[in-house]
Amino acid sequence: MFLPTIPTPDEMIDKAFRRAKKAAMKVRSSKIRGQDKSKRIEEARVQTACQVIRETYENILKNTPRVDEMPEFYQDYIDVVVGVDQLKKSLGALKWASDLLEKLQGQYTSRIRRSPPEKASKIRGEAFGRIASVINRIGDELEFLNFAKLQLRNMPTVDTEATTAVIAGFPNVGKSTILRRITSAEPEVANYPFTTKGIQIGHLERHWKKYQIIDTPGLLDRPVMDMNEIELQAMVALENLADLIFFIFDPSMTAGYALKNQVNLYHEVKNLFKGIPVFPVFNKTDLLEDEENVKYIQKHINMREEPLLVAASEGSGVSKIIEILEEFDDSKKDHGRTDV
Ligand SMILES: Nc1nc2c(ncn2[C@@H]2O[C@H](COP(=O)(O)OP(=O)(O)OP(=O)(O)O)[C@@H](O)[C@H]2O)c(=O)[nH]1
Ligand SMILES: [Mg+2]
Repeated sequence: MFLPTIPTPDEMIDKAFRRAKKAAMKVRSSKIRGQDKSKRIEEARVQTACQVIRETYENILKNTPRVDEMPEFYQDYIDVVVGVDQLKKSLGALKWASDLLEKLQGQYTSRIRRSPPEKASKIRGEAFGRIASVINRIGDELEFLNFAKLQLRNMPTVDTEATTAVIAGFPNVGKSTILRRITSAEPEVANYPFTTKGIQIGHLERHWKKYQIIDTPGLLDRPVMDMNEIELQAMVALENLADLIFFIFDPSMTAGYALKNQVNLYHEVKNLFKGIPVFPVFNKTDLLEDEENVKYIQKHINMREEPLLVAASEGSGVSKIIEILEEFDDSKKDHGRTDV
């Protein structure tokens, strides 16, 4: 998500007062004559300073996408990454400052107009003090908005219409390798856990139908309360976008997770995302000497169908994943489900 640049309080005050000075110089060098000239100069300074800040803040507000109007996935994503309430509160502070500056602008310019010329500069000084203090009052909110801007810079762009499969499983089991095999995405693959930091999205087109595959950071089987931000992003993707889930098992256990733990996580995912079909995929089968481990898992997840055996790094079995995706899409259509 793109958020506009947010100036710090010092930058904002600097800019406003600099522009005010320029405006004053313009009046000074103008043809205006007489006693009122000094008043006109100070009035221009107050007017310009307030105007510059208000325009900056109004522009930020105008150019910030409205969270309420976004698809649920984005709302949840923003909530997990920065917090929607905090974001709204900080944007509210900009509005507050802008409205207050409008008032101050009116009050102080009319005071200057009504004052004797020799008092004008003092009133302007007072106005500048008030302006600076308004900006400083929202310093925390400005800082937060900058933080949010950085955090949301890489927010993924998702297709909320396409049939979407999410790839889930423990770290290092080969999720990104699978994504790379079935789509044009180039996710990072490495032989250590937690390589994938945020969600990664790949696209696939088959028979003129569009599919979206989302690779998630490795999910660990621990309570949602204890999850870190990256794990929560994976949850948000699963919850909002997944039409189906491919759960990747590593029966070779080279990823470092015992079969029992993998089975537990599978059950956990199934329970958390009730209603979303979960397809088990057995990866790294090139490293297996026999099918013992696959059988163990099958038994403990009550699986009667033929296991989907894959060796993603070699590409074998991967086409079956795509078949499931296509079959799923057809069955979805048969059931008239168009509401996802
Ligand atoms: N032998 C073998 N190695 C594989 C296979 N699939 C993936 N790997 C290797 O396993 C390691 C982890 O693969 P990734 O695709 O990065 O795993 P991941 O699940 O995305 O890992 P995180 O992003 O850390 O959660 C890499 O070294 C891969 O080359 C496979 O089918 N067979
Ligand atoms: Mg990965």
